[in-house]
Amino acid sequence: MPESKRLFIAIEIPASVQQNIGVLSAALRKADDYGLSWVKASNIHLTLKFLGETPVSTLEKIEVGMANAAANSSPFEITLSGCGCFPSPARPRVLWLGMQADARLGQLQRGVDEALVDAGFAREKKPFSAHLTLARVPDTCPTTTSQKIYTQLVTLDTRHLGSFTATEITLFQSVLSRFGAQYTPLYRCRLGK
Ligand code: 3AM
Repeated sequence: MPESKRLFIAIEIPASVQQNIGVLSAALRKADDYGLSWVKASNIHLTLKFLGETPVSTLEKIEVGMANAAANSSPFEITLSGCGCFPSPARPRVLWLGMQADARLGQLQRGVDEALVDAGFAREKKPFSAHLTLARVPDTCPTTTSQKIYTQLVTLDTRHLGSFTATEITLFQSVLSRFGAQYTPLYRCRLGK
């Protein structure tokens, strides 16, 4: 079998902003008497495209696609604000923080998606919904419990979490284990020509 890696492309979040998110996340965790799967602050990132298990022979094409998409963009500001859950407040499965950014964020995500078609990746079918995952709800968790934690999340003030300039996109390898996910940057590409 050819060697493969589990990959995704993301915008990294500065450590200072991750720390702010960590403080909010820790406050929310106190309301979690079930044990949701909380994302470690240092693992929080903005996913642009999940590639999944990918043969290492495809890495070069992915890097070319990323370079093309990044060259067609330019650095832009992202301000964290708001929160939400997928798929709906009636059945929260993923709790997340939102953000504000100009049209370049959506353009960059579409550019990455399009640039990877040549590398053999299908275009995303669902519209992009920019978010930072805070926690995932295990299948076994009662809906009333996840609703309760989501209700706590919406009461928190998310306006102080911070802003940063997105200057690059990163190809990450994700290794899953019972100790949690470990993300390793494999390739970074600066936005702009
Ligand atoms: O940062 P978020 O949570 O948006 O949810 C996973 C995470 O994105 C997502 O890829 C990112 C890094 O793990 N992910 C994991 N498995 C996935 C799948 N099968 C997936 N996205 C789509 N399909």
